[in-house]
Amino acid sequence: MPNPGYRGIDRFSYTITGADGTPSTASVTVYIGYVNLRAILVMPDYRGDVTELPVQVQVGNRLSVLYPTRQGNQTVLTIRVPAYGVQVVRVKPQYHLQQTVSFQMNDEDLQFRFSGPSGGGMVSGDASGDNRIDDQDLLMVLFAFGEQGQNIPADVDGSGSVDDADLLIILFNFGLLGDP
Ligand SMILES: [Ca+2]
Repeated sequence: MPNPGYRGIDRFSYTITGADGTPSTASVTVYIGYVNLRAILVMPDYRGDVTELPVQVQVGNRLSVLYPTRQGNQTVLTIRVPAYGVQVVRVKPQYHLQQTVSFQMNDEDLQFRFSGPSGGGMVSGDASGDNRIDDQDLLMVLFAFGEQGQNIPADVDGSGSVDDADLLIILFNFGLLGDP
């Protein structure tokens, strides 16, 4: 086992002997240590308070919900990522399609702008949260049309009311799918 405080890549192999006396050997590689990924979320369609916008973050198999902070005019999430190896990071702010990025980690903090497939911003309009923009989202807006308040699923732009603006976002992005 590595010593406490060790950072880096460790490989070891071990041999076990089965009940019938047959030995098998396995090799294990472990990556030790974490760094910070400073994820800048570009969400031009969102008008609500980003510090209350839940963001699903998946790093490898580990799923968590984080809330962004405002830093200057940027919306930022700080995500802990294992310091070595190729790490797949999935980011899905509520109302937005997921963006998935692979990083080759090299024991250094890094920064990345999540700005959607075209670079113009993460795609909005996913009222239902199923990572696609389709009839279901449209119907949610139509049924809730005119409602006012906080945290209404159909209020995809976070303005505090369900109105034309939400409808237009969904129609504009209709048919799009998020990254798997
Ligand atoms: Ca709205």
